[in-house]
Amino acid sequence: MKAVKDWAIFCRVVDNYGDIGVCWRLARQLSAEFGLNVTLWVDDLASFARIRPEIAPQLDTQMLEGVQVRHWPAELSPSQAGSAAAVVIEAFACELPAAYLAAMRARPTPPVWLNLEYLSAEDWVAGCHCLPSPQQGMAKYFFFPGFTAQTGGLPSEAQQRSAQAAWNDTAARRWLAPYVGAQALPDDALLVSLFAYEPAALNPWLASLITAPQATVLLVPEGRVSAAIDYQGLGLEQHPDGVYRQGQLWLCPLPMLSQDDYDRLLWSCDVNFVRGEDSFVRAQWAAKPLIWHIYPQDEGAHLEKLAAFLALYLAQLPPAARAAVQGMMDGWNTDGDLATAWGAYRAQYPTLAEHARQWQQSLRQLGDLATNLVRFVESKVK
Ligand code: TRH
Repeated sequence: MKAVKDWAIFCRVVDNYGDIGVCWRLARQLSAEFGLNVTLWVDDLASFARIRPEIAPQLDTQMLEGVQVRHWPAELSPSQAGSAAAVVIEAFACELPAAYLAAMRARPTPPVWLNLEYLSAEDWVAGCHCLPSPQQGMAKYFFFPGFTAQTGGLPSEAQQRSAQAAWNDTAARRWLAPYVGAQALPDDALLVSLFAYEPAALNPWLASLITAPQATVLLVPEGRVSAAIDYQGLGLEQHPDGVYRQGQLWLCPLPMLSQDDYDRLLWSCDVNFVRGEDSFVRAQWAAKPLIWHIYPQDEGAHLEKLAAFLALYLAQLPPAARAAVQGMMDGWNTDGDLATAWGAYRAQYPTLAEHARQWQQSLRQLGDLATNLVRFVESKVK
């Protein structure tokens, strides 16, 4: 990398954990794999601490894995802003603070300024990726993650790739043991992780798992979806080992995990229910079948995004498997009948598992987002 060693990333936590989840992974990868001096500015350190318990929410400045983490206060003063970095990433159009913009303008050469966009599989993304927009007398470039070679690709760190490659059934069983209770798991059990908002179809689907022909072991980290489960209505009672067992359903509560442990959960399960952006990407790298609860947007805009993703994701599947995935994704996102859809999905499981492996391999061909980003920045530095 030429003379652009100092990078700054600004992250505003809109809600939940995806904004900081994506920014943190990018910051630590830029530091670990490219030797960059990265400062990550975060407005909500308490949310950060939920996925990285080492973070002390009360500190203005701290180091984590080689990244300088700074609290981004509501009013950033010029002295807090200091001098601007050579590369400035504004995550998800979070709008940089005025004092930092002034510091950027005061540099002898303007920084390379990028807006890291949200992930979408829609066609228009390719046409907008890397486009500049003149702002504040500087150029701001729009950098889009995505699923095709005309986009920035998806985030993937060497550290996670090698940890995942070393993961196997024995490691998974050992890792899951504290959560699945004292009884041996049924032989036909499908291990399913559950991370979602509050899908309307949730409780009827759980009811159908209780009476299903095969067992489901559902691993549920604490959060919005665990709070939406109607334990009483479903007749779910907790056993002394912590597991709720009823009919064919084993429901295993997990604490909220660190982000690295959450990755391990995804690698260990047969199917992952994920949401938002970061867990959705990680489930694809986990190379396991996934059900995506897309972040709901006004006027159903998210359903177009879901359709765009499914058009790509399902393109290579035979019709019955395609219909099974479509049925689950539609039902999960729009309150459909999941009892029937889940039966069809389970029947297609071997095909879906193979497809998830192939999909992961095809994504690998795109390179990873951080590498593509660094190359783009290099091309902009005279
Ligand atoms: O939390 P999300 O819904 O995040 C977001 C935000 O809502 C954001 O504003 C929105 O724009 C975006 O979605 C689309 O879902 P996501 O993106 O999957 O982020 C969750 C993060 O939390 C991810 O990094 C994994 C992590 N996580 C843990 O660290 N531990 C856990 O136990 C779980 C379940 C998740």
